[in-house]
Amino acid sequence: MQRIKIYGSGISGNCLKVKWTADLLGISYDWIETDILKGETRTEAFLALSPAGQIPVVVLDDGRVLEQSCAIMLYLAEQAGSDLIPTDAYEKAKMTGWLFWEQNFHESSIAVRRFRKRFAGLSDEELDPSLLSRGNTSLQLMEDHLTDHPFFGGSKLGLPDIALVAYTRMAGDGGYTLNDYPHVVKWIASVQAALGIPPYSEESI
Ligand SMILES: N[C@@H](CCC(=O)N[C@@H](CS)C(=O)NCC(=O)O)C(=O)O
Repeated sequence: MQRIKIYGSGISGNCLKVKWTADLLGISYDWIETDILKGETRTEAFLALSPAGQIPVVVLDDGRVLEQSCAIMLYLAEQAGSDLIPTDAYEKAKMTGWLFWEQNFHESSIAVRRFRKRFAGLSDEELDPSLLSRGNTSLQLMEDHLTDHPFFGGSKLGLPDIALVAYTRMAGDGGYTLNDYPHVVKWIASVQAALGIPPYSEESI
């Protein structure tokens, strides 16, 4: 695959997922840091590139544009001919099921609460209480899975692990207590080691 452009932000788990996948696959890219807090996804130029006004956005070497973090991860892995995409249809459906769950349930609670608490500065009283309960339900479901599975992608690191670790490791920012989920904590360390990334800390962004 030729060099691609990734419009992303270092504070965004959705963007980091794409970066880590590209790094793992050895895909070369230019990273264009895009500040959502300064409205850089809402400029006329950005909206002309991607009308949804959100990052990550990938521009392929021929100018075609891709949006949605998990779709981009799937595309990169498929183009690279990586074994991150299972050949067996059932295994592939299980993998995509985790990616859909991440977006539909996990990201929509944990990432949203983190953003509103840490970046929008809302107090706990101002936050929708369902965000905390749905985030904890997500973490408990992950804890239960990890009790007898090393990863979400099967016996080794897969795309669901990359997708899920992005906001799980940042959950403390959103007021979730990761230490209540010991298998999750251990899994985060394994995924970070496999990706060659340092542990998350508030100071790192
Ligand atoms: N489902 C999308 C979500 C993208 C998204 O929510 N992006 C956020 C950053 S994490 C954004 O661009 N927010 C700025 C805005 O909506 O104005 C994905 O996975 O790519």
